[in-house]
Amino acid sequence: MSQAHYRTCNLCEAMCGVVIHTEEGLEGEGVRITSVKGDQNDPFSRGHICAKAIALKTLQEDPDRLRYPMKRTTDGWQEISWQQAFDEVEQGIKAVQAKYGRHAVGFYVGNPTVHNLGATLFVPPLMAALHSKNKFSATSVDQLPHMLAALQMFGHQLLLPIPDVDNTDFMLMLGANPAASNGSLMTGGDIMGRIKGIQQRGGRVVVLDPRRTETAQQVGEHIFIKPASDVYFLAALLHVLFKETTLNKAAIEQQALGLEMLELAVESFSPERVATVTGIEAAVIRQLAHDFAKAERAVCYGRMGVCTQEFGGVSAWLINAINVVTGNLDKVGGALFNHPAVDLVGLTSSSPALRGSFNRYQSRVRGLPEFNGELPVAVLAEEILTEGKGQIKALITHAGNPVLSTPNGQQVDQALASLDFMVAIDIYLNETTRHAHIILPPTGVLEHGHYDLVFNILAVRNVSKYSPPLLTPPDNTRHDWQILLELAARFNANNAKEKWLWQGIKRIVERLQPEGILDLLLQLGPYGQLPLGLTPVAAQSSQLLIKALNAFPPTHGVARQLKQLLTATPLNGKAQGLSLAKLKANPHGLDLGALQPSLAERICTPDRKVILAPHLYLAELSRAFTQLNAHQRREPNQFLLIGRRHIRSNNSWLHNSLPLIKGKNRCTAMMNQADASALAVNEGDMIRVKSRVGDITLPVEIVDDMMTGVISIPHGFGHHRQGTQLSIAEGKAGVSMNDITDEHYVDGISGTAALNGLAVTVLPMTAKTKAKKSKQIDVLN
Ligand SMILES: Nc1nc2c(c(=O)[nH]1)N[C@H]1C(S)=C(S)[C@@H](COP(=O)(O)OP(=O)(O)OC[C@H]3O[C@@H](n4cnc5c(=O)[nH]c(N)nc54)[C@H](O)[C@@H]3O)O[C@H]1N2
Ligand SMILES: Nc1nc2c(c(=O)[nH]1)N[C@H]1C(S)=C(S)[C@@H](COP(=O)(O)OP(=O)(O)OC[C@H]3O[C@@H](n4cnc5c(=O)[nH]c(N)nc54)[C@H](O)[C@@H]3O)O[C@H]1N2
Ligand code: SF4
Ligand SMILES: [Mo]
Repeated sequence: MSQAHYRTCNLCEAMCGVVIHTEEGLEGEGVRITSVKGDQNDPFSRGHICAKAIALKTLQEDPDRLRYPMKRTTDGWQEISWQQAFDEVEQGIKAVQAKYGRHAVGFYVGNPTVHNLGATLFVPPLMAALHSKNKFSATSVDQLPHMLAALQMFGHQLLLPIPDVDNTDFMLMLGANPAASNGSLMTGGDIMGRIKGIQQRGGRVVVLDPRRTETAQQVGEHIFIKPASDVYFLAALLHVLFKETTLNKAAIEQQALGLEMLELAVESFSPERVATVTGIEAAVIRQLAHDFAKAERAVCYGRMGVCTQEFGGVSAWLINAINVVTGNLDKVGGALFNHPAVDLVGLTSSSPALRGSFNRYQSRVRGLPEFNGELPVAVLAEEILTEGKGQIKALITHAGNPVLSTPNGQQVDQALASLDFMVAIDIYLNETTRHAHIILPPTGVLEHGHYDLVFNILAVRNVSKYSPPLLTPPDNTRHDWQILLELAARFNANNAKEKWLWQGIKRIVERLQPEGILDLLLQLGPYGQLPLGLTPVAAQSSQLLIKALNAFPPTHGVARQLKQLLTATPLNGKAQGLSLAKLKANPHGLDLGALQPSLAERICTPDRKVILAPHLYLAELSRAFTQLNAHQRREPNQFLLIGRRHIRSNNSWLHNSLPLIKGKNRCTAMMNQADASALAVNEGDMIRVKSRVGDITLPVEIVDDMMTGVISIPHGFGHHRQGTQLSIAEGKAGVSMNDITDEHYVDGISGTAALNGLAVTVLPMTAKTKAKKSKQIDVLN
């Protein structure tokens, strides 16, 4: 008999509601998934899903997915018991710590971590247990500049302004392609439907992108902008806003400090001055500024393409500044802060340490700054390869594939191969995890419960939904959270007393499970049980956690802060008795209302005002000014490289799903006809794309949609490496864009990888170069 299960798809940020039908299989076969469809009754996504949702089934059924611990031996990979795996991991890591010190153990956390309830909760304790400066995550190849801007301007790294797409009249979008990505730092079911709604209401959408993307093709107006020049465009827009429009200065100064300083900072950036560098006529910039200022409700929104570039840090700041000076920050139809059911901002806002940190220390080799206890992943390889005190000798990865996802992937590949010891907590044997000595694979997503702790902070409406486990995991498997907790307990225990203590803590947490903690967080949140008081179960969970925390000395900062959270007064909001039980009784999820202005209560800066002109940005903007004329194209084979996402991919890890990868090769280099003609290459011809760090060879795809001098290549391919177990992906290997991105090309403020706007040289593969290249490959083999 067919059974329907309702849940949230966790593959991207959009949080679509899905209905998964299962049937009892034949004897011994277990339960079969028969379909994955959009859930019409999910109040957030209203039936919308994308092609990737099928991966919820294919991932579950993928014979290549690992289920039991694996050890790399001279005879290949061997399955071992969990006991042996945990013992060997503990010994391996502790041996490196004993020999080389704490910082010799690195930790890299990948993107799927935050799409997983248990991992979101239990990666931080494992990170803390390692006491190493060498912590990295996908944040520094992604949204770090936006988080830094939030910390600098609003006082909390998670106070991220979300475009109020459902109510705006004018959306100015830079460096985002929601038609492929389904929206980022803008979580919304059917995000393209919502964006099209702006136009249907008579509003405007303007997309600035070096490629006329699927988004730009479907909605609004498109303007080409030269890669990595957004800083100039944004500064010029502000320049016009200050000089030529009437700003409501009194209102701005009610909300923000530093208006005059901001005005001074953009003084030199006239539209005429930036026209060449951006490729946008001065009149167009000027008109956009006037139109934006005139719009009743407008929002400037920028994402990946804008923040992962050389001036990504300043650009993230300028985007917020534009929203502030036009009166659109914290306004319906502008950029708003949301108020999620698990309010991680509210829960942590009283603790400076939990609000975020920047540049408290620097990386050993290159001196790049720390952010939130992490270093930019652009330094990972050099920290492994450069000898000396503090060199990384062992690495743990959780749900990450830095070989394909971080700059100069070849160097990362080499670096991982040189480690004394490596552990990967991952579901696949892939380009990164093949270097591990031990792989600890967790259960699949349908085998555990799910709640989006992170993406609800980024959602365009306040919603709340819990997905219960749908399938029973096979015997003798472990969830991510169990693996992480086990390791945290072991790494925290360095003597008999600590061991005893951590065994106790582990038992308590095992009793609570992620669901128990979630229940507590929901009840403590703005829609929670309070002031009715916690339910008896949650009250008991709270007591248990306090008991566990009491075991720490009073000087232990994190324990003290957590205890504070548990005894915190209820957060303001509409008490609605929200609890896990209530979510279970509403399997399609609950709508908790539209975003509302709330900055006055939520802002965490000392004066409770927005800081409009933080010092670190002013200096960086001056540096940008000095480089106004730097990027002049001199030869037809010089290009600026940008990235590209496809609706049927997800970073590096969904290429092993046949329904998603089949069809035309997507790993191509897009350029326009004029550029192709100048190079004398035709559709499908192979070209070599070269940067300082390496080169890749791939076919050309000639499209009308590229700006002249720009080449676009997707990331996440390059599945040809020896020793992986990705039978389908290997058949569509492609090449890795990150084999040519440059680890030294980073955002000048934060060290975030500048994955977009890199200068590359393109060489057509003539018969002669092809022969030379294949000879080189022979030599390598
Ligand atoms: N299908 C799919 N969905 C995904 C993902 C995926 O891999 N596949 N990944 C998920 C993740 S982890 C994230 S972070 C989000 C990202 O979501 P988005 O930020 O929407 O990411 P992209 O689709 O990469 O869009 C970036 C755009 O920036 C443009 N661009 C490049 N350089 C520049 C520049 O210098 N200036 C300007 N103005 N534009 C530039 C590119 O052409 C591209 O259109 O997507 C998420 N969703
Ligand atoms: N050139 C270029 N590079 C980019 C980008 C770009 O636009 N251009 N985008 C960047 C962005 S936005 C991001 S977020 C990063 C992503 O960078 P990463 O997170 O390092 O890479 P992913 O490809 O997402 O790899 C995810 C890994 O998690 C594993 N995994 C999947 N689900 C689970 C799970 O439930 N548990 C565990 N333990 N493991 C799991 C997968 O097998 C895979 O190994 O890539 C970045 N790299
Ligand atoms: S857009 Fe696609 S991948 Fe993203 S949550 Fe929805 S169904 Fe899943
Ligand atoms: Mo990302």
